[in-house]
Amino acid sequence: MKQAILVVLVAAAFVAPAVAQQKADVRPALSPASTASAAELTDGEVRKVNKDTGKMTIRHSEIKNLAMPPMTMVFQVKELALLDKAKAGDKVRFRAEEIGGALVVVAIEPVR
Ligand SMILES: [Cu+2]
Repeated sequence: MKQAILVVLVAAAFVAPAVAQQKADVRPALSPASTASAAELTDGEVRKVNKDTGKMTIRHSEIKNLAMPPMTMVFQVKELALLDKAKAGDKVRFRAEEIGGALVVVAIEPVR
């Protein structure tokens, strides 16, 4: 039962950005590179998960789709369930997008 819920959450996390990307593809791309990197995940390490504020702090490598250099920063999450997928100290691969001016984690998975 718990497994089934997890599968649904994982599916939701990956389907949503895919739909957003399809819409984005309708518009002319800024460059071939931005299109090619659209689905890429970024490597990082979780520093802190704050369930009270619904945010997580991640030390991340370069985020190509956001043109952001490596740093440690706070992200919002698209769904609170994402906060349960990784904990402080976990190495992760994640997808961050700019949504409404905020930087939001839309998918995250621990690296084992
Ligand atoms: Cu950053």
